[in-house]
Amino acid sequence: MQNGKSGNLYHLIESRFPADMQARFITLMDGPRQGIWYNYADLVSISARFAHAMAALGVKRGDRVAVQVEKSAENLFLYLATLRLGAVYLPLNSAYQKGEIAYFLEDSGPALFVCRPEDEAEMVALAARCGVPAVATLGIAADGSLPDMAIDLSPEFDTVPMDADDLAAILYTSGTTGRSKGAMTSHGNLASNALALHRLWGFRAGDVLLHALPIFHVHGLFVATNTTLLNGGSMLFLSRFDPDRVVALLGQATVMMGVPTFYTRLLGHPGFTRDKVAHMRLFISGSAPLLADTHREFSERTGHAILERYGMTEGGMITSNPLEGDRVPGTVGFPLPGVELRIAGEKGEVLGTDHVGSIEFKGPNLFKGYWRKPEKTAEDMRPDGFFITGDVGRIDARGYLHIVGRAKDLIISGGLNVYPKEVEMVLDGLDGVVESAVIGLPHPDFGEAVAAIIQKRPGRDDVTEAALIAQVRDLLASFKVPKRIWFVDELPRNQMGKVQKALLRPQHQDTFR
Ligand code: MLC
Ligand code: AMP
Repeated sequence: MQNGKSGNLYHLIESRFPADMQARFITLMDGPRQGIWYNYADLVSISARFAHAMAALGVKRGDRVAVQVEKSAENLFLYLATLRLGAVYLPLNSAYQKGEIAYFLEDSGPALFVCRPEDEAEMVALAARCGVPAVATLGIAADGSLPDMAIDLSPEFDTVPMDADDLAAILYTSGTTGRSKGAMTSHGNLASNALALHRLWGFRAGDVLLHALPIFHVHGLFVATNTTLLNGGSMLFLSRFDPDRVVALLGQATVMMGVPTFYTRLLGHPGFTRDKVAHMRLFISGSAPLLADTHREFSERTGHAILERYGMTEGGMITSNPLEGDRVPGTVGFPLPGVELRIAGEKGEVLGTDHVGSIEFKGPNLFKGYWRKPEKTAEDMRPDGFFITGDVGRIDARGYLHIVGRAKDLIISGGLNVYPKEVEMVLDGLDGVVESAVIGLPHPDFGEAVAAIIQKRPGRDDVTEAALIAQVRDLLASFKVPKRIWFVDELPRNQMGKVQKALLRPQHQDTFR
């Protein structure tokens, strides 16, 4: 994948810069700096300055740069600066709590941790305990020690040549054991995916992306940003998804990417009408299942068929409905060019049309394994190199992939993954709790919501739903905190002693509906 001067993704991005470097890259559409914009020349100079600043802080090729900051343009420049330096970008959800951050820092051993200015004192202490040699800050107003340091440094930087197989990023993804694993993603993984999506989704001159996703996950960071960059294009940047703002801005945009919650919230907005989307070319959905009903309702309201695609941290985008041709509701389309996809039985044997089985893939998008966990990588790989996604599906006679379930015990809430095991480990550690069972329940807004059923110690009347939720809030990111907790005398178990969640779900199925 050597489309530029080297396999460094930045070299590819650079090779696609617009002829006029004064062309806008990003315009901030909310917050205290609303209306501020940066052009491609700014992207080059600010990322160069940040790269120099990080080098001065001791970051070298191959080092990890862990980042927990709020969404901002500078955050994207930091991502690009890390690529330019040949270091490995490691974004962390801004909702993660201290205990979660400590695990990521210890596990990944970064050379630098970039945090929010308001967290500095706390994070400097935490980083020291975790053996991280340097901490810098970056705020939403282009403030913080990193930009302060960068301002006097050179706006030119010789991007470090990299091989396509060298690491560009590590994104942590939680697992069934409750412990997160760092998915190692190479420059070649990102480049191949971005090139394929740019072509497949028909990006063209004049496209403007409305960006309302977080930029610490594959969706908002790689899919949305890298395709825009390969287009030499422009984005309207929102710090978060706000339906009022999105409705107001659709008239200036041509493409939007979102999780299903974006689309159900838009449909619930009275101002979201057909005339508002007249300028739009494409709505894309992913990260969680889009209900066929939502697809149809959206189509009736707007005349647009949402293009649903399927991906994961370990593979970027894997399949997509077509730009031209039927975008079939309830399916995630065809494998991306170069991606091999199969439905397999328990031993990896390939199953035929319409047979339900394990979704497996390989291709240039397949990650390089889990950071320092070769045994975990091996567990998820077939001997012939196919990756076992943990999703269950079937391929129909026309070749469309249908996702019908998950083999992994995973809840996807508003496009964010929550592994019940991780929440159970936290709940089980709380005073007064004997054991917990965490389940996902249908939720009209988030698709699925986290809930817990708990057996508490006898006589512990002080252990209430509110008290437990308050404690979990300090230990886990807010999206993982159960939205409801119920108590039972005893959890239902099978003969092996395993909690039978399948019996618990039906009892609470309609809680949020
Ligand atoms: C926020 N909350 C959530 C939540 N997001 N709870 C459950 N699930 C979520 N996803 C909490 C808040 O902390 C708050 O709690 C309460 O719910 C209400 O918050 P809100 O104001 O409604 O949240 P909002 O800021 O509007 O965020 C909702 C959202 C956001 C859906 C817009 O979560 C979002 O942008 N999700 C996208 C995630 C994403 O990018 N996923 C891609 C992963 S990559 P309280 O109690 O404090 O009030 C991937 C691969 C692929 O999966 O294929 O793309
Ligand atoms: P993550 O680990 O955060 O990258 O999440 C990846 C998971 O999200 C996949 O394994 C799927 O379970 C799920 N996912 C992504 N896109 C879709 C989709 N379009 N439909 C259903 N599930 C999806």
